[in-house]
Amino acid sequence: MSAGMDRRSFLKLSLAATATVGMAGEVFATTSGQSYVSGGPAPAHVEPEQWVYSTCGFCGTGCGIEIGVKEGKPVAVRGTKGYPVNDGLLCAKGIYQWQSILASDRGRHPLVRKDGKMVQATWDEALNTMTGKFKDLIAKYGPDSIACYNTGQLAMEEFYVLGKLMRAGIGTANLDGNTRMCMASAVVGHNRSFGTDGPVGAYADIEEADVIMISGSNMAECHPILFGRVVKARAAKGTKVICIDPRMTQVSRIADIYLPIKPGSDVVLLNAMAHVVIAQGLVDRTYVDAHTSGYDALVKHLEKYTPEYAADICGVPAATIVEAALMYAKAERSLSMWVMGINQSINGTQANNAFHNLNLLQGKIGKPGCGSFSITGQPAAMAAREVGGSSTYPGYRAIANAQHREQVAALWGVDPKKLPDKSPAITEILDAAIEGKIKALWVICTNPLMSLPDQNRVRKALEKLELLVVQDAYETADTAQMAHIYLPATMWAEKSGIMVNSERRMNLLKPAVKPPGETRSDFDIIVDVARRMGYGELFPFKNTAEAFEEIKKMTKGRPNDYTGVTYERIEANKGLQWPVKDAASTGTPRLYTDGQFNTPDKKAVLWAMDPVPLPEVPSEKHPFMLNTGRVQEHYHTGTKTRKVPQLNKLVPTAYVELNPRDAERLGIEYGDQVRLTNDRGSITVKAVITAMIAPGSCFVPMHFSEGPVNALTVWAVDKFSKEPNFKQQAVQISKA
Ligand SMILES: Nc1nc2c(c(=O)[nH]1)N[C@H]1C(S)=C(S)[C@@H](COP(=O)(O)OP(=O)(O)OC[C@H]3O[C@@H](n4cnc5c(=O)[nH]c(N)nc54)[C@H](O)[C@@H]3O)O[C@H]1N2
Ligand SMILES: Nc1nc2c(c(=O)[nH]1)N[C@H]1C(S)=C(S)[C@@H](COP(=O)(O)OP(=O)(O)OC[C@H]3O[C@@H](n4cnc5c(=O)[nH]c(N)nc54)[C@H](O)[C@@H]3O)O[C@H]1N2
Ligand code: SF4
Ligand SMILES: [Mo]
Repeated sequence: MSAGMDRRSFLKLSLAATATVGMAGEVFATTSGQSYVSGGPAPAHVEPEQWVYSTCGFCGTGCGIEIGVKEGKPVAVRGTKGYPVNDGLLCAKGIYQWQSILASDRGRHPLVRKDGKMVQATWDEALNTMTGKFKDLIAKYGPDSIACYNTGQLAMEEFYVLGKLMRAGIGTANLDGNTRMCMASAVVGHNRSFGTDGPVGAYADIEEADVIMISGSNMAECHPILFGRVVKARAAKGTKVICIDPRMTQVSRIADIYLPIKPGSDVVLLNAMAHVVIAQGLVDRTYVDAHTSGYDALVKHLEKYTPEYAADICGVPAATIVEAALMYAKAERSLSMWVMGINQSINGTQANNAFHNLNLLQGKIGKPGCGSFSITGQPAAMAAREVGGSSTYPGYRAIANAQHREQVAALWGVDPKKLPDKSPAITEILDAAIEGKIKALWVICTNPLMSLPDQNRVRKALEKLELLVVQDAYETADTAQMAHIYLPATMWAEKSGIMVNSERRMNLLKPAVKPPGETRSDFDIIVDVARRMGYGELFPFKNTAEAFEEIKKMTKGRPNDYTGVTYERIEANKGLQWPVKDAASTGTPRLYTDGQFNTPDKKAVLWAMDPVPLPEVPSEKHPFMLNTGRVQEHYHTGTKTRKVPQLNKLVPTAYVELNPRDAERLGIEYGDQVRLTNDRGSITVKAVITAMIAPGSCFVPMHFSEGPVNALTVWAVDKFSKEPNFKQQAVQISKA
């Protein structure tokens, strides 16, 4: 990043330049200055021999893509024309993603640590070493000595076989996913308000809404195609936008009302908005009486949440809170959308419930242009939730529900007593590893050394393990470098399976290109491990399509019923939104359209809630509030996007955003190296000075191992969802 140049102007220029040099795709600049690129012929002067139908491997938007292939290699990606999510458009990450497949550090062979060094091994040697150790540990310490930590980026069928292996095979409770870092608060929020998990609405609600309230979501950078739809709706029909975020973003720039609230004060703000709705007589009593429970208690509880009371806590004027509440409530169709600024909080679950409260009070659930829309992060995080990839059993069955476990055991043909009734979070799993209770950890498609809070604590836990197996696409991934056994996995364009996006749309992955070396798909590796462990009879599948047939049986009659889904029907319909109850169904855009929820009395629950205090606030010693998150050009721990030259050139290294006032006071100039410190760790990164961040706050993206922000983040979780509080911690800042 060149000093003095705004990254966004730089991004715009560079994308335009790349587009004219590299591809014939159009570049659109939206009113916000946000750029995104349409699909076009291949860059790199190579014409593909064919285009293969697929799904973007990055974010929960779930864009339809086509992979351009020549001689078995990817040479381009373009957006699928007519695909309901993105209609041919892609963001910068999407368009360049084929290059991450070709990176030179793709693992090609299994590696096993010998005398401290990783050496090439055969699959037999690597998997026999792994399963031999698993069997020894089970014999000595029981199945709970084995843990697995996975992801939201596998295919549905892979999550399914993994869950079945860990629970019905090995019988360990210790299975969790990085979805705990991400969607756990949304999942528990859905469960508490509606009875089961599952986002309610459809992206088409963006075009249908009169008002869209975007909270704790940097949609312009993290779900750019959805943001493009918001921007277009706004231009076409004057859709109003409310933005709730302590940090200015491209979303706040287009907002009609921007609420730069104090970090972590969302529950108070949303309670106050609900207070206004009640006080101004904007409640839909007919809907509330027929379809919800808890109304009287909520009304009483919200008495104290006046706009004036909230103004003090949230740091925004009472009049602005009233204005936002009325804009939202007086509109016929209003939609709430949110992501990690809400979920990754010690109050994350309650904040989710507060959105549901607000919408339920007005009967704005299951109607076009209305409702609660929790946007997902990863391309298949939904699939993990739906088929038992981590903290559920397949078909949205609950781990703690004995009846559900019996149903699953019957379908699998195993003893229900074998199925664990607990599902510890990864933070609990790692603390148990530090205590020596967990001896082996199998990490699949996630990079916890970089992405979990408190990196030093995580490193300590990983070092304590007798066996760390890392199954990753790249052998250089941070966590892979600590492994005893490394298993090379194929990537999304090299395998088949189903992904599910934020609007419950199931879409297909097809093996478009040849995987490198001896890599194997996660599906094949997991099933092979299962067979070597002696659970082969539970895994009679030759391929993912056969596993999907079993998954369908697990979901029949459940909220996420896939009975009418086949790979062919998914492609023919350009995705299918579950439930798809029979072969005639073309999917279900919205849930709860009849006001019947999945609770025992069929009513949604209104929750009366008070937030708990933040785990950490700035002090004299650590005077800055540290916020963490993402930039458009990079993905998570950077293992994929930092290998794409066009993206890495735009944002090449770790940085911290500082307000000009703070920078001046500390004698820091744009581009200086600065040190961020607290009691957990310290990082040195470049200073980017921008008024987008409030005085007293700072923001560091999570993508850079040379400035790993999780060295500083706090080990504190929401008590309902166990999701970490990634967005607020205290640090000291000085010139390095
Ligand atoms: N480019 C890119 N896109 C991605 C990803 C990526 O890594 N890179 N990852 C994908 C994944 S897995 C996810 S989960 C999503 C994440 O998507 P987002 O959640 O949109 O992204 P973040 O940058 O984590 O944080 C969102 C916003 O929350 C705000 N925030 C911080 N604290 C608070 C608070 O107390 N209250 C409120 N209301 N807001 C707050 C931050 O200032 C930030 O603007 O993105 C997905 N898309
Ligand atoms: N401070 C802070 N920390 C955060 C967040 C934050 O906002 N702030 N956000 C959290 C959130 S929402 C998320 S989702 C997590 C994400 O955190 P991670 O899951 O750790 O991030 P990724 O970089 O996506 O890790 C995926 C790994 O899988 C590998 N991989 C890619 N494709 C495949 C494949 O097909 N198979 C296999 N086996 N491996 C593959 C990649 O090389 C990479 O090493 O980070 C969390 N951590
Ligand atoms: S918005 Fe998300 S799904 Fe769409 S192209 Fe970009 S990264 Fe891929
Ligand atoms: Mo995420």
